Amino acid sequence: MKKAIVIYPVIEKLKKNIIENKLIETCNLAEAIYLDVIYKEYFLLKKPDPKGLMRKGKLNYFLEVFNEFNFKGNNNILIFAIDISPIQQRNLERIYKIKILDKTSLILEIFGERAFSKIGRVQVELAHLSWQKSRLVRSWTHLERQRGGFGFLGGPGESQIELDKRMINKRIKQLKLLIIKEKKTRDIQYNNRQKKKVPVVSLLGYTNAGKSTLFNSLTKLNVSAKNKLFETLDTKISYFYLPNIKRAYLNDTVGFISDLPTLLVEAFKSTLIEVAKADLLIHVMDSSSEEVEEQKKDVLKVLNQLEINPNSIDGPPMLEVMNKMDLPSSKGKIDISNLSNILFISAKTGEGIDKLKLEIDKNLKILNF
Ligand SMILES: Nc1nc2c(ncn2[C@@H]2O[C@H](COP(=O)(O)OP(=O)(O)OP(=O)(O)O)[C@@H](O)[C@H]2O)c(=O)[nH]1
Ligand SMILES: [Mg+2]
Repeated sequence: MKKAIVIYPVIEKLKKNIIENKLIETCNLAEAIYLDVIYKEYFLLKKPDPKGLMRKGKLNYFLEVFNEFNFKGNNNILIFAIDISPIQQRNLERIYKIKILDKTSLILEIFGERAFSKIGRVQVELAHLSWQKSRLVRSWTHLERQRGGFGFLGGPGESQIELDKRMINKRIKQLKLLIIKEKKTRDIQYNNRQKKKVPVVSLLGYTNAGKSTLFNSLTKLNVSAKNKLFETLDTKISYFYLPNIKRAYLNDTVGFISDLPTLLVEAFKSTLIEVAKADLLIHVMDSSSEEVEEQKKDVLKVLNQLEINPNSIDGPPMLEVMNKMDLPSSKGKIDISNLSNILFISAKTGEGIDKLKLEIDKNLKILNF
């Protein structure tokens, strides 16, 4: 098992518990690709250095920490809980002689590992290339000097970058075409479902909230549900049965996370929009999480980025569901008085599922199904 150390240089002004939770979340992301996190630390960084991120004192401090853990070489990965520039990354890799992942590249790694469907892989590759392209542009002068040797304008460095950019652009174009093609197929399937007058319900929510567990509970299928961030990447759709409406479709899809890199939102846009085009959305929340309110806001923020406004005139209706009510850490934390429209369930024990089905039924009925 590869080892990881997670460092979180805190640049924005944040409350201590939010900082601590962001650090833990990054550790969970690392564990999602089977890294063993042996040490984690956060510190306040007022002015990030454009070249080395941290100043000399901090650089040396971490060098000592790494030595203490004998943390170097190929079996170890240093992870930053924020995004860093290509120049900072290169310099830090040089100083510490270790491979570095920042937040976006960590999430890209996870997505690369989890995408199995054709469209999933296409979307991940698109995200990856868009990311690489942005790194090429931003590190222009640096790369130019490195590859061109002497930094002459128009030298081999520049043409190498041009070549890389051209190749990346060409592939990005191909991938976008593939996505459009796939979208057409899915649109046809969607229209067929519409014609049959079978309503579509989509699950969405923060990663690890229990969407897939609820999907399994409602459809009696068995998709993978694990205590891991981003376990689901490919959308699954299946029938489930309701008391009055009888048949409906249910969608399970990729979860959201705070600071989801924009390029990932972009690459997964067609999937996410398709899911959100459902007749009814169900926002699944983890009531046992300390961060449930923050996570809720993050989910709404991503929906907003996708220009989806649930429960508005031009947006789909959305039910809010507090999951994991069976856990002891759950109920006490929630001020039930504010949450009169929220349903409380446990996808694991089945508590509240019948009531949820009735509520789905009722909402679809209002929509004339
Ligand atoms: N105790 C308890 N655990 C639950 C409940 N629902 C889900 N879980 C657990 O929470 C973890 C995450 O569940 P998933 O269903 O994979 O969550 P998800 O929202 O699909 O997560 P991603 O696919 O990663 O976005 C798993 O370990 C589930 O067993 C619940 O009602 N109670
Ligand atoms: Mg899932």
